[in-house]
Amino acid sequence: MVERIAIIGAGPSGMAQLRAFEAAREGGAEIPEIVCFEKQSDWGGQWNYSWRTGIDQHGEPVHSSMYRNLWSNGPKEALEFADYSFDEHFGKPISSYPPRAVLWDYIAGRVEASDVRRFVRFNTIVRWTRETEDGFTVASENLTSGDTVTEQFDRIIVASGHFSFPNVPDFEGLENFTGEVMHAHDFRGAERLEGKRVLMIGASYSAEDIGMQAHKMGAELVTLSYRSHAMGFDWPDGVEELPLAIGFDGNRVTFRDGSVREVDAVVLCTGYLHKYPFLPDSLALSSPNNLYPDGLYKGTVWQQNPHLFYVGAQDQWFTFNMFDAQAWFVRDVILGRIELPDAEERAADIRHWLAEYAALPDHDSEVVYQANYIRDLIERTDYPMFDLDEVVRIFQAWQQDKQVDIARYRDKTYPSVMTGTMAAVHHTPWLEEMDDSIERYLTPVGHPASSSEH
Ligand code: FAD
Ligand code: NA7
Repeated sequence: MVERIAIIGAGPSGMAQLRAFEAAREGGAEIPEIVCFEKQSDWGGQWNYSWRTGIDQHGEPVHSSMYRNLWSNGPKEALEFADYSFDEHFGKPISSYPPRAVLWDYIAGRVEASDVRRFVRFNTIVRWTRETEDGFTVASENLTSGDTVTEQFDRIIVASGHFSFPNVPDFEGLENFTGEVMHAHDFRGAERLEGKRVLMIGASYSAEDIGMQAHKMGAELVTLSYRSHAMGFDWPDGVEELPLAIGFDGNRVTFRDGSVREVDAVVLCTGYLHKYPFLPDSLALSSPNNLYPDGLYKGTVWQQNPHLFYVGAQDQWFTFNMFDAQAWFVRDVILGRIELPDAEERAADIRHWLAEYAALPDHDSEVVYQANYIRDLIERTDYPMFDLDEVVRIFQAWQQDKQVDIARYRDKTYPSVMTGTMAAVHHTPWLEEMDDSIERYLTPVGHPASSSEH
């Protein structure tokens, strides 16, 4: 009997899983029956931008946290697929930090080429899952027709992402704040912050990038507020970093060091929750956002029931190529090419990775740790090995570039680890580029499409 596999989510992780199975099929393997559930009308997950916030047209929580103006926050050379290069997709060198639409085009390009769309049930949400003696029962709803289906699967791969359900802490007096308050999940564009005094709470990617977007779009003052550690970049004039905001009153904010600011808007850049409302607690991952969520052998196999897998559940230095490494590994476990050790051996392996993670001293070592994790996976499959040490060097150079100039690091270029091609210098520096469209990005300067006014 052919096994039935459910993939939940067709974001970059689910797409990697589809690609992994397709690659095996192209290589002559018999693959299981696959159903990929995707609640949105298209694939791409976070990269599938929506103007909507809060609740979508079907009454479901809006998935994507991406904003219109997002440009890659790390060099594309660090996330390139080993089996589908940027050169192959675009046919010419592009810059190292492309805007959202360009990366969406790239990830979609690989799977469009292999016709795996046929496996995806779009506009279909997984509602609940139950463990049975020989697998799982999965209930899903077609959000367009309202039809619900309950069916049986042998294995489940959870690829539903973990940057969708915002972590929304309370702050004293916020109920009295007279300006606008939102979480980064609902932020869609910084244009409306022009001339405003804006407070970002948080000290990670979202605070840094939304803060710099606000600065780029002409915010009068951007104040970043950290709980544990300042990001400590050499912020441009008009951007400052203070300890945690501890009290709000009207439009006045008091900070832990006694500073006071009047602000017009607050963006809570306080991260996201792992949340899997379609899984019972016996199957749902519960973890802070970290590089090795506990309970997953090789970061993918659910220790308590190894017929359940997660792809993309870790915090991410590496992204697309890490999802590939995981997807190829999961595929090979399912195809029987990789034999899982017994529960005790798996637990020991999890403990080993957790102990190494706990001992990491800094960001640089986190990158090396994730590179080693990816290497460990790729060595067990036929996914093309790539120069992970070189990617680590690129990440280190990226960190250094950010230290030098947080407003201009996106103008730097790196060579591809996959093809050796040097990235092109984008025709317009990021700080001056007000058009984030793929058309503008790919059109040489001087051509009509690149001279639109904003
Ligand atoms: P997601 O992209 O979140 O996709 C999950 C999919 O699952 C979605 O399509 C969703 O609709 C679907 N789904 C969820 N629940 C269900 C359900 N019950 N039933 C059916 N379908 C369901 N990474 C980078 O490499 N570079 C960046 O510059 C970058 N910027 C980012 C900016 C923001 C604001 C955020 C939030 C993330 C960013 N990331 C970036 C990281 C991002 O998480 C990954 O690039 C990638 O999108 C993760 O892929 P995923 O498939 O694991 O999850
Ligand atoms: P992260 O990277 O998980 O960071 C969350 C930040 O929020 C981090 O600085 C936390 O501070 C801070 N935080 C969390 N809770 C609080 C409270 N209660 N008070 C103050 N600060 C708090 O999330 P991001 O959104 O930045 O990034 C997630 C993804 O989106 C990433 O992949 C990006 O590419 C885009 P801490 O350091 O723990 O004190």
